[in-house]
Parts: sequence; structure tokens; C-alpha cells
Amino acid sequence: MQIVLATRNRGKIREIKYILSDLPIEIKSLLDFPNIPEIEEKGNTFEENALIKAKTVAKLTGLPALADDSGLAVDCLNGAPGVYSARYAGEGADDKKNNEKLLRELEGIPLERRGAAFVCVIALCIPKGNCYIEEGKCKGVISLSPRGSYGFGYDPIFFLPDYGKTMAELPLEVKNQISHRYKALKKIKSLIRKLFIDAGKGF
Ligand code: ITT
Repeated sequence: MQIVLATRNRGKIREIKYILSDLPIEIKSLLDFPNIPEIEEKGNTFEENALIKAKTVAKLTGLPALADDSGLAVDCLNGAPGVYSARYAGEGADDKKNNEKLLRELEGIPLERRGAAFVCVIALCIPKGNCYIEEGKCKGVISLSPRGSYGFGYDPIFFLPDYGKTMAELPLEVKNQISHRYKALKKIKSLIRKLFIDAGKGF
């Protein structure tokens, strides 16, 4: 049994493979399908974008496709950067530029008003079949400066008060027990087990 992750983001691929590693399935990603073009994320919500990616990749590969649309919602910015998280500092911006832009936007705002949440929506689409969708959230605070080198994206400036650390200071095993991605995938995992593995049907 195979599924394909509808992403080329290596940070996401590493985490999703780790979280799903106890399922008896082979996990591919778009890095294994170099001919599939960039998929335009035209949606206004995480759900819409996750469905666009999963449906397109299921159709093009003929395999069940799992898409992750995720981002950071900052309370005092009314949920920005949200669905624009990957391109907050402009099209093609890297993680460092996005983090710098966010810290600039929040300059002068005290820690108690820097609440934020990572959001992850996972869509699973079966070729010529149904799509399933689940969401996970992880709350934190945007720190005053970056710290740590694990993870990706906004992890170096996402501070977790319970741990006294940024997400980028937590090893992958720890991030993968508490993250927005883990919470969404946990629900998708039970669904995969129930629908396809326990039932012995395959996809
Ligand atoms: P794909 O669409 O190909 O999957 P992408 O990087 O464009 O890759 P998104 O559109 O879902 O993905 O944007 C997600 C962005 O949100 C990502 O680039 C990070 O900047 C941020 N993000 C998501 N999950 C994160 C995490 O666990 N830690 C830090 N930042 C995260």
C-alpha cells in the first residue's frame, strides 16, 4: 500500500513520515514525482488549499494523496500570516526572511500580546473516491528573537511557555508529540487504519 504526500517541503515530509512511521504503508512525496508541476494554492482557507493539493496529486499519480496546508496565525495580526505563511515576505521568500518580517511587524508589542497558533489541515484524497479532512492546532507565543535550529519555518520564533523553549529548540521526537501537524495526522491515522488497514481492503 502506498500513499503520496502532496508536497516538496522537506520539513513537512520529514515530520509526516516520522508521525506515520508505524503504519504499514510506503510513503512517497512529490520529490519522487519531479514531473508534477507546482500546484497553485488559490484557496482562501487552509481547507481549500489542502483539498486542491490532495485532489490534484491523487488524480495525477493514481495514488491516495495526503496534503498538508499549514501556517501561523498571530492573534494581534488578526490571524496573519495565515494561508500566506510560506510567502509572507514575498513570493519565493525563505524561512529566515519570513521570520524577520514577522519580528519587524511585532516590534514594540509585549510578550503577553504576542499569542499565536500553528494550524495544520490535512486532506486525504483517494483516486476516484472520497476526500477526508482533519485539523490540528498548537498554541504559543512569538518570541522577541529566533532561537534553535531544529524544525523549519517559524519554529525558531514560536515559543512554548510550557517547555520554556522555542519549537526549534525541541528535538523532532518532542515536536512530533505536540505539534499541530501531529494532532491533525493522529485523526487521519485512525481513519486510515479503520477504513483501509483493519478492513483489509487496501486503498
Ligand atoms: P507545500 O504547499 O508544497 O506543502 P509550503 O511550504 O508551500 O509547501 P504551505 O503553503 O502549507 O506549505 O505553507 C506552510 C508554511 O507555514 C511553511 O512554509 C512554514 O513557513 C509555516 N509552517 C507550517 N508548519 C510549520 C511548522 O511545523 N513549523 C514552522 N513553520 C511552519
